Amino acid sequence: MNFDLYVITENISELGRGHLDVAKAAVAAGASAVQLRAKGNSSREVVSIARSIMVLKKDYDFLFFINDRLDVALAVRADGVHLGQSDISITDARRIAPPEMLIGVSATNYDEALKAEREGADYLGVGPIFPTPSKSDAAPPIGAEVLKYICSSVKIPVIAIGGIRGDNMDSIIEAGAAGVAVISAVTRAPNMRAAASNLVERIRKGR
Ligand code: TZP
Ligand code: MG
Repeated sequence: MNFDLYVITENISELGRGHLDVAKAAVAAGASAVQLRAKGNSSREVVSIARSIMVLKKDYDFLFFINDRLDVALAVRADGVHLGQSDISITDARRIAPPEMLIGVSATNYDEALKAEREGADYLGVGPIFPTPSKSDAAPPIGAEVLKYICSSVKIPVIAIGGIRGDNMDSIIEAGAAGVAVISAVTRAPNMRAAASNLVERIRKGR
């Protein structure tokens, strides 16, 4: 699994930007992964948006993950599902999912990270590293030092998340993160594709 920029979608109606627009900009910029994170939609809507993002695979090489919803990931044959601490457990997800389905897990601290690795997660989303404008119930930010400690303690890829932008990215790469996950740094940028390109370039240079 090769991660650099991992873009998580959101729908921003006031900017006229939907999940598919974010995904398109991300993959056109060379992001290695996209996660559909559609919290307020019906199941059918989420499946339909997910299918529209899957079509981008004809033209772009990226890993596609569905947030929370293993059922949607299975229905559209996404590459994986991303599970939070109160979603279905990794063990139960493995009972249902085909062996090749990737399972990513959110960890907000060291203990959660180690536990998720032990239970068989394929990668970790660790954070928030910095204060985030995009998740109202986020855990307290852990900072780059704790991130570094977690990166050195697990073998699976660690994707850092939370308040990451071009100007605070270096400490994340230095900490040993395999990738960087962002929402607002792309979705709220004046030009989403340019913003994503910039982040991809910075990550690659920082390595
Ligand atoms: N999980 C931890 S922080 C976060 C999620 C989904 C939000 C990240 O968004 P942003 O805008 O990149 O801080
Ligand atoms: Mg979740």
